[in-house]
Amino acid sequence: MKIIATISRFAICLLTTSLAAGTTMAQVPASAPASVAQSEADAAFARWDKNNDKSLSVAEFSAGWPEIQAANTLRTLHANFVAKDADKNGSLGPSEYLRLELVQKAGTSAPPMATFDTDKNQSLDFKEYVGLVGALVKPKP
Ligand SMILES: [Ca+2]
Ligand SMILES: [Ca+2]
Ligand SMILES: [Ca+2]
Repeated sequence: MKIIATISRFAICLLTTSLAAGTTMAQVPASAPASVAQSEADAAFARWDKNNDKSLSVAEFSAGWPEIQAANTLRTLHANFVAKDADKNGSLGPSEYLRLELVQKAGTSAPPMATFDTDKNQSLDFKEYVGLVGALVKPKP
C-alpha cells in the first residue's frame, strides 16, 4: 500500500496544482508556491484516506478517482474555453459562440446562446460555458 500512497499523493499534488491554476485563472501567478499545492494534496489525501491509516487502499483510491477525472475534465474544458475566446476578454461573445464545435455540430438544432447566458450579459463566462457543454455533450454509451 505504500507505493499506492506515494503515487496517489503525487497525482493529487499535480491535480490540485493544475486545478487551482485552471479555475482561478489570472488571479494567481502561474506557479503557485509548492507549499500551497502540498497542503492541498495533503487535504485531498486525508479526505480519501477514510480509515486514517496514512495509506490509500485500492478501495479508497477507487472512491477518490472520479474526483481526479472530474478535475481533468474541468481542466480540459477550461483549455477549450480559453482557446475559443478569440478576443481574449475572458468570455465568449455571440460570434465566438457560433464558432464553437458543439454549436456547429448541432447545426440548426443548436440552442440560442441566451439559453446558457444565465446572467444575460450577452456573453458566456466559463461557468456558463460548462453548462453549455453539459447540455450539448451527449453522454457516451
Ligand atoms: Ca486508508
Ligand atoms: Ca471573447
Ligand atoms: Ca453571461
